[in-house]
Amino acid sequence: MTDTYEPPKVWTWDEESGGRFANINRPIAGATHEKVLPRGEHPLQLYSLATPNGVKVTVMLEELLEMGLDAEYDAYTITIGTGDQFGSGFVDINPNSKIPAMLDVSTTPETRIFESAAILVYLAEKFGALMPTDPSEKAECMSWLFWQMGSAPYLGGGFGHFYAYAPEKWEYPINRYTMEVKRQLDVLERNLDERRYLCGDDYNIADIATFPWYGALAMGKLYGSAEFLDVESYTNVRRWAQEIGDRPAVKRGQRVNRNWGNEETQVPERHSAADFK
Ligand SMILES: N[C@@H](CCC(=O)N[C@@H](CS)C(=O)NCC(=O)O)C(=O)O
Repeated sequence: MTDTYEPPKVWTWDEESGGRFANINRPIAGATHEKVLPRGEHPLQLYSLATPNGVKVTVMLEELLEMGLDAEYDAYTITIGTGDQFGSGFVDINPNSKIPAMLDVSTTPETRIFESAAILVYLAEKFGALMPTDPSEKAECMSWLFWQMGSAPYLGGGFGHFYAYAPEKWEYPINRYTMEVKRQLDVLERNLDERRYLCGDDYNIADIATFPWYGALAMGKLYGSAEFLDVESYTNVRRWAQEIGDRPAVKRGQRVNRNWGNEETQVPERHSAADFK
């Protein structure tokens, strides 16, 4: 890393700065092009991609369906690598241009929801499932849910970016974010020493939100970092991740809006259970 960089008085955007994701990163918000989003026949329209943040919502919807609740949905793929998140229809649902985003067309007016945790809470309240109603239990669930939302950017945007994606390996940011991510894993490890799930005996939206990030990390599936982080030492997190990963709804949810990897397991668009065949 250059140690001679002196920040200018006023930052300006260098479009040639390079690095992974440089093609989609901009210092301004808003749509770049007109694009009407497709719509299916179900009340819930999901526009997403099977990244850890996207998977939270598809797992939630599949869990609700698994419970026999009428959470049928149409899921459309937003390919963020080619800028679908900057289409006008998507920006109308999420002015922050990030997946996941959802529309409930069964309400008047229609309800738009962005931010994965907001979508999980909306669905939990709409269907009366996977979130405690007792105020103390709900507070514990919200605490872990918000913990996840506040922590994951250090994992993805911090550790993952500098360990796996940055154009060079720089010791300072890798050290800084590795320290924090190992601390976060230890927070989970200690909590799960006494508990089966994050909030106790019951699986809920806090587990659904945390599994795709820290579950995947502890199982050695993120950033090729298993050995570097010594993930095998987090035995409680791995036990919890294994149990959640074995759930049929979780297996299905991870396939929805996936348009890379093993073609046989991809379900880029989902409109009914038949799409998993
Ligand atoms: N806090 C947001 C984060 C969403 C997010 O970062 N989504 C990423 C994919 S995992 C994205 O859409 N990135 C596209 C971009 O940054 O342009 C949430 O939990 O919904």
